[in-house]
Amino acid sequence: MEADVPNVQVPALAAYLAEHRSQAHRVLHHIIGLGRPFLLRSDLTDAADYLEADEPGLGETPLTAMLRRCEEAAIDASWIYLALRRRVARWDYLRIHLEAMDLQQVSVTEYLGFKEHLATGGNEDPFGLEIDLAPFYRDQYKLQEAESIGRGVEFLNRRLSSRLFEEIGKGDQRLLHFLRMHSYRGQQLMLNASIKSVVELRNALRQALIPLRRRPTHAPYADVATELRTLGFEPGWGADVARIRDTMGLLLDILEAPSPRALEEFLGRVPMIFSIAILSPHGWFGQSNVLGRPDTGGQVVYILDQVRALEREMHQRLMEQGIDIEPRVIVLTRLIPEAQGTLCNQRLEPIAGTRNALILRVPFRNAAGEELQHWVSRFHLWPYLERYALDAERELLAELGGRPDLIIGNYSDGNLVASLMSQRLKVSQCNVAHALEKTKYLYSDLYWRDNEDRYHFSAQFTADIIAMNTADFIITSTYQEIAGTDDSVGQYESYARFTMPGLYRVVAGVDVYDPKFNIVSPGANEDIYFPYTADERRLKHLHPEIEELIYGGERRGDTRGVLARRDKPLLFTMARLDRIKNVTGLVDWYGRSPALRELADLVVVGGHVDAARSGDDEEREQIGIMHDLMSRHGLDGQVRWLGVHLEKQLAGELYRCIADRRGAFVQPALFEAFGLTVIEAMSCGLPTFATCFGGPLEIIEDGVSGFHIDPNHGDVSAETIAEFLRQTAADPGLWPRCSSAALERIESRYTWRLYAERMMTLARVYGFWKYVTDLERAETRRYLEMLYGLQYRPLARAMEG
Ligand code: UDP
Ligand code: LCN
Repeated sequence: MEADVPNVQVPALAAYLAEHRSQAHRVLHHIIGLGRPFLLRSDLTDAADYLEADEPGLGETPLTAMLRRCEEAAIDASWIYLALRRRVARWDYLRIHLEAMDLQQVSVTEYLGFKEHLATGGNEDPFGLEIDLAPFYRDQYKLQEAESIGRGVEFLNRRLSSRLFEEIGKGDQRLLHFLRMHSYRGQQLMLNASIKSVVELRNALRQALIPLRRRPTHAPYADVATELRTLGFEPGWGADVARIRDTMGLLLDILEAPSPRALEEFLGRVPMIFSIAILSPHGWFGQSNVLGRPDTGGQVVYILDQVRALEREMHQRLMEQGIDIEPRVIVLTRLIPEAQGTLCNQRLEPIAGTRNALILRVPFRNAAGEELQHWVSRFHLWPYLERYALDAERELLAELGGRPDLIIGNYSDGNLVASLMSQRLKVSQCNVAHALEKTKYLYSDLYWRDNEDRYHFSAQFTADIIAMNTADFIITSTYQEIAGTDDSVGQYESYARFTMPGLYRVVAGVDVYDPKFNIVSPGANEDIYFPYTADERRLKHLHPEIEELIYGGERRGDTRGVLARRDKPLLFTMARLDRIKNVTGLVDWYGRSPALRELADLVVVGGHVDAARSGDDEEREQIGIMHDLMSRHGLDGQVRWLGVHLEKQLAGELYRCIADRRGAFVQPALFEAFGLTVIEAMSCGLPTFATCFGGPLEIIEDGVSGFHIDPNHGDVSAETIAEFLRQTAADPGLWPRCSSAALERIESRYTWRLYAERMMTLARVYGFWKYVTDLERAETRRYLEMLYGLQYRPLARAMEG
């Protein structure tokens, strides 16, 4: 796939190896001496640093410089194979013969084959399945520049509009057909059949504009409806004369000389989206008492806020276009009969803060058709999804009285169900990943068998590949979620090539240069996460409860530690107690740092203090570690650990109360796909220290709107926080400056209003291009169907036993 990209490094490196054999030997033998068949980027960088310390200059030879850019090395007695990531999403595979110092470029197939050879101890399968979507890629639909990744819709508009309109000039009817296909419940919208060609359309627009210009701008659509209909125009152009004129003017401009911007604006007005189905099958999905339960975190918060924002935006756009229809949004999730005091056993639940959006719950059924009573972890639900897709589809159609206009999937399971449903219903599919598992677990692909019973990554990664490729467009919260950074691989990028020995090898799974990727970042609910300075809005009635949470005694087995020093600022963290969230890491750094312990106390909201209350293996493990650390470092007077799940209002006010005390929020995750708590804290004006791995790297500008911390270097991170606290004590202006910068950052980038506007435009534009071009191809769909039928299905079925 990358063969067209010339690799400039190879000849220079080959020359170096030939000329400096003994030096190269020393470098490579040091690496072999580490004694491991697979080395990661951090191992290679450490090795280069070690060599540099040993002999200055050795760390920066062409060989070591190249090793620093390798994501992985695979080594046997004769060869070292290297995966070189030259820059964002551009990879080369090389091998060096350890005696001959001979350097060769190898194909991705050979590279992955070598890994399989090592991982299976020589038992690799020479005829194993190789998944390759590259033959379906088409260059004209690919971005060229890494900087453009995540702005797919802009690219499509630029690339396709001039071509389409050239063809229209030659009599092409596609635009006309597109404008004629809109209707709602039997009511024709936009154009009726009396306009038969683009020439007629142009004439009709000109004709319509003459009387429209004479009318008062605020005259309602009803005043001109009859006149417009006789010319061929149906409702949908605008609610009043001004808007109708504007929309018609836009279309005339486009027909004259299309600009991508005008096209986007025009399509943004076409009434195409009346109802949306959002899929989030797995977790406890509800509006209260669910956060903090296993598998139920930011995704639920995200979707509920998304629903409110989308409904508002849909409503506004329809009103502006003069269409008096109530938009519908339905979140499809699982009905869990044993609901443990939540509403997850209720079929329908109206979503608060919306006009008529609903949660619609449909149970999982087993092969015998019986409803599953209990929650099923996201790692074990694969056998139920196909039946769920059919049941959910039936209930959705009944509830809406027809098909939705857009299906949005969430996470691996929701995206797979979205794929099945949108293929069947012929509706546009949008995916949101949130946080996929592949990059969270080391060697989740290569050594998949070791964890198969616990995680079932075989089914999950197969589902991911299928869903990524069936989606019409994919929304990500950050750039690096797609393509990583100079130094780290993106979540999606990691699906481009990988191997699961004994299952299959992927040589082209997804292409991050595909224009289906768009960055649309979420926000934090502004009614809940508002600045601590907004005195009149503060929830003062919650202050006694917050006081008790922070400074109260140990209660009912759900807290540990009592804070004694009321004069100290507070550091605050709140997360599910998953290993990846690294809350235990933070407690450990804090415990080890006398400076930090002297400067501030730490408040932790997460998990349960009593392990017996937890129903999740990983969480119980983390609870054990928390207790160990509290005891080992003697933290009971300085760390307040609350094993409670805070309702949003309380959480919002808590962030602000921490800000009142000139504290800070800390998000120490080993990796965080986005990090809603980070934007929540910042929206409250709380200075934030957050992991440099994942979303926060992009959300925060280090040293300006917050700080990055490296979870792998806890001592340095502890010192970064300590230094900030020292400086704020010395310079009273520093804390407010940091707080304001955080607020500005959020305002400019992370709001649900911006999100909804963008999302609604994307849905229309992708719908348009799908209709008028050959973006969707039958051969890709057929290949994916085979993958589903022959690979995914047997894996899922085998799990059911
Ligand atoms: N949350 C909450 N109360 C709690 C714990 C968490 O309201 O007791 C919310 C938190 O405010 C955030 C979400 O749960 O909105 C967690 O999202 P995030 O993106 O930080 O992490 P995730 O859990 O999705 O990995
Ligand atoms: C899941 C996660 O782990 C977080 O990083 C995100 O913020 C959340 O979903 C919402 O997308």
